Amino acid sequence: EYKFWKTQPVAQIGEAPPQEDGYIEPSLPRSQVRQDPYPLPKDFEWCTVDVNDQKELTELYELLSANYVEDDDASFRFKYSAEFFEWALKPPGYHKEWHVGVRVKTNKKLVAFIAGAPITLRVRKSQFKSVEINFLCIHKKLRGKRLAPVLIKEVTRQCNLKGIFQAIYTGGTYLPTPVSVCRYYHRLLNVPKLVEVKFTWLKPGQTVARLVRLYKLPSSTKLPGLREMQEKDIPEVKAIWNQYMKRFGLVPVMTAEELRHVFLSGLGTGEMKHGRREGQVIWSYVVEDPQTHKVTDYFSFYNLPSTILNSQRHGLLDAAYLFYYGTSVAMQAGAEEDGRLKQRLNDLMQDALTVADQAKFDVFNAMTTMDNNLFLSEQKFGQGDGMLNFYLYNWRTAPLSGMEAVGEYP
Ligand code: YNC
Ligand code: MG
Repeated sequence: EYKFWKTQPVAQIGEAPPQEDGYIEPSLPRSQVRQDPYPLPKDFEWCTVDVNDQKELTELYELLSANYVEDDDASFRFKYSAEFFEWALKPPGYHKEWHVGVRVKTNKKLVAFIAGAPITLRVRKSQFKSVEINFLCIHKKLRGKRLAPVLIKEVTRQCNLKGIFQAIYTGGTYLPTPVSVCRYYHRLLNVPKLVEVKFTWLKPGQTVARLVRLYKLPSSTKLPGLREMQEKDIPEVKAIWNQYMKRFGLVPVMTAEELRHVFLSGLGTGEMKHGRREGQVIWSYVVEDPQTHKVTDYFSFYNLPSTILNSQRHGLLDAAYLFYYGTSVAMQAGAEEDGRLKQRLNDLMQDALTVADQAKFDVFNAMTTMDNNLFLSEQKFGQGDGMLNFYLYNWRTAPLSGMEAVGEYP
């Protein structure tokens, strides 16, 4: 059981919650970090995948398109785009050494990958520099050969070489031991297509026409002053972010520069096609009060399609994922108790759904993180079967409830 994970500085199964938060193993000076790469089986070699090189970005995109995460019954597989990698792998201060690949020695084919991106975390009262690990992928033909632990140890070594000894990662797989567990929820938008590709099923007596009516959204947003986020909004967005995130126990801490990257890079080329800009990864909106011109709220969602593996007519499930949001209403005295916060979040989310619907997304996904439980049922999200586990590497803290976690790490 967990031959690899039981050797790692993570909370082990059945371990009692710690009395105090803190690291499991102390950080090492650079000179004491292992200097040479971990050995690979003889036919393979390490590489760094250069995401600034279009050819290597395409190799990465092809590896993940064919071999990355699928749902339980292999009906859908995440299909990240080249633009998505640009956005997710190159935040301010990224390290190219953290984009770790494995190639076949003879023909140089890329067959495995794991990535790290710098992130500052606050876990309850502690704040520390850390790395977000994502995109662990091994070619289907090389599964079950204990390659994953080698990739994980190598990316850990690369992080240690840069002075980073803590990590956050998420996944559907259960490992020792989640700090938080969240469930996926789905809000249907393009009902006929979702029924056709068996993303959802009609209940007895239900018809597509009736379901379409049930999920119908207005043709325009309702909050006065709602508009796309711009550069000039970043300081106000940051002020709301700083306040709003205090509500949660596991959150990224971001500089203005990092927020600018998250919300305002990956906006696409500007050419409109089928209701959206080509290559657009992120949709970021603010509410600017029409009287005071102050920014009062923001929300964002990102585009992550999945390949549909079992339909003749449709190749792609076009999904939007709720990302970060915040509202200054949360700072008003009594707003939580008297329902004003709940009302505001519902208004914001209805507009987020309307924007996604106008941009022709098929489905809008969200998790049971942040304040999402205040609007999921009102906004007609249905419970999915997917779970997302949140993990911390080399950091002890008692388990957090889903709502204390700020998730949606793409
Ligand atoms: C997983 N998802 O338990 P034990 S999420 C971590 N994350 O070890 P082998 C995983 N570990 O049980 P395979 C894992 N899945 O003996 C499996 N493991 O202790 C563990 N799928 O290795 C597993 N991407 O090579 C076991 O397994 C050991 O050939 C077995 O490869 C696994 O990105 C995998 O779901 C997932 O491509 C690569 O199935 C493969 O099966 C695959 O024999 C489809 O490995 C894609 C997929 C995972 C997406 C993600 C987050 C990854 C986090 C990794 C941990 C990071 C720790 C922090 C490091 C930095 C620290 C600093 C500083
Ligand atoms: Mg393997």
